[in-house]
Amino acid sequence: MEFDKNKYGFETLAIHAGQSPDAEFGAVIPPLHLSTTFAQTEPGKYTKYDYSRAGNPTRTSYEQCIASLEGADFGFGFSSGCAATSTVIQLLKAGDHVIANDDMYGGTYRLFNSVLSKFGVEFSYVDLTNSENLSAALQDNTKLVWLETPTNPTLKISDIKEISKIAHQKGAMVAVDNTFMSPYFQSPLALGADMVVHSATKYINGHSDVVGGVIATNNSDLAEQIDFLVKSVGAMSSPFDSFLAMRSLKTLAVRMRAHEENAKVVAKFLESHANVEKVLYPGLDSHPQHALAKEQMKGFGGMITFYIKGGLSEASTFMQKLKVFTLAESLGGVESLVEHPGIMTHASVPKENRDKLGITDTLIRLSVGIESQEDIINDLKNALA
Ligand code: P1T
Repeated sequence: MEFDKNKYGFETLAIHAGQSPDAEFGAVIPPLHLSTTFAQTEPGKYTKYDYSRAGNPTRTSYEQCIASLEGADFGFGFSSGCAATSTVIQLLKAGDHVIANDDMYGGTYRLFNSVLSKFGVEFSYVDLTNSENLSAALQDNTKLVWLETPTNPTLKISDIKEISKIAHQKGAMVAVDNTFMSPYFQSPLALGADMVVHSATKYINGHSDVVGGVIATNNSDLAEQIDFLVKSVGAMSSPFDSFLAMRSLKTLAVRMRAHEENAKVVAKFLESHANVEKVLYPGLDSHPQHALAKEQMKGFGGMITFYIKGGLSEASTFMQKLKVFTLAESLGGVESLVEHPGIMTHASVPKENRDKLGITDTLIRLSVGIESQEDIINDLKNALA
């Protein structure tokens, strides 16, 4: 039984899309197909799959499910968020130009600046919270706008609808990295983007035990090219990772609601604390793009960044004193994490850029988990004291 994405709600699709009971035994949970290869009845004649790099039944189930959650006709599972990002750039050729956020995940910056630029694709980094900056940066050879919103780590928000309109007028595509919001809180394709990308390592998988990535699109030409890249490059999601991520999607909605419920309370608590300089959370009235956040997102998510009073030593002491929060890179898992972007996730961004973006010694990033709210607040209270 197919579940039409236009006829069912998010929670229903997360549990059923791409996951009909299997035909042979009626297994309610689709089996995990680890097989790398599939029998052919005569050379070149097979049912649906020939080799698992090109396609695998478990991966297909996962891809159909994630596509439906993004309101997309086509979905692709990758071995990491960086593999998905890399594939988007592989749609381009030498001499093409990409405009990306100035603030974004440090690993994406490193991938663009130190790896993919070697193959002749040019990258410009601009502040896309102001769409006039996009108009000014567009060139005749601009083929793609890479938009991370909210950004990692300073949670800047860009207007997806406006950016898409401007980019499309110039014939450039728009890819949105939707990692921080997950498909539950933000639907970039509905706002005009051509592709949506995720690090599935974060909220999509949500349990910090899979590294994965996703691309979803409604454009059949792009889907055909991405499918070709998956088959040719081999950066696809493994069957087991696909199985785990699909299992996790079933609870994405409840997890996202719980993350946000806790994050809202944490943001308010931090904002009122004497040892906190400034809090960045899209759900706070004080956030510079709070109005846009309310308009384009269905919620504000579980990521909070803040500046602690003092210097690196105070920031470091705070992070080491936490107990419910684990000091570690990554985000979006059920457990709370804390990290220092300047030293950890954004160390590959040049210091000069970090300073300009406000990624300073006192900037701390929280991924608020879904533990008991009281324990989370008490943990922060103790560490800030
Ligand atoms: O780690 P990987 O699955 O390859 O995803 C890369 C990536 C892409 N986009 C965003 C917005 C991300 O945050 C990430 C990964 N980020 C971290 C590991 C981090 O701690 O910020």
